[in-house]
Amino acid sequence: MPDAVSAPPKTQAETRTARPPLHKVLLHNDDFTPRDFVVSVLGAVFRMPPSSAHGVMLTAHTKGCCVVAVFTHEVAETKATQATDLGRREGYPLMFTTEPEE
Ligand code: NFA
Repeated sequence: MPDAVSAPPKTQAETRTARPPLHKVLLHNDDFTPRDFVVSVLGAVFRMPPSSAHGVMLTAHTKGCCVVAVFTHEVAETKATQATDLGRREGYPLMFTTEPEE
């Protein structure tokens, strides 16, 4: 029986530390969405307090793009879509995207 040789028992570390891959949600700057609206979206979708939301908004405004938070893949996709849709509903080009974390 080759099983004992080809499939050694997993270590405790292997069986206990598997974690779902995480994805970043990114906020992208644009020239049209009002700053206060961005802050309100960050509060509504990401439960971010106003002072933190203002800081994240300013970082994206200054640098062009900013990590908002990190989630499991499905949660990141859902939040990015919800936040982008809130802007679109008001006619703003506000954009949130996701990318896998290294
Ligand atoms: N740049 C936008 C403005 O000056 C504000 C903004 C910040 C938009 C971050 C999108 C993301 N009104």
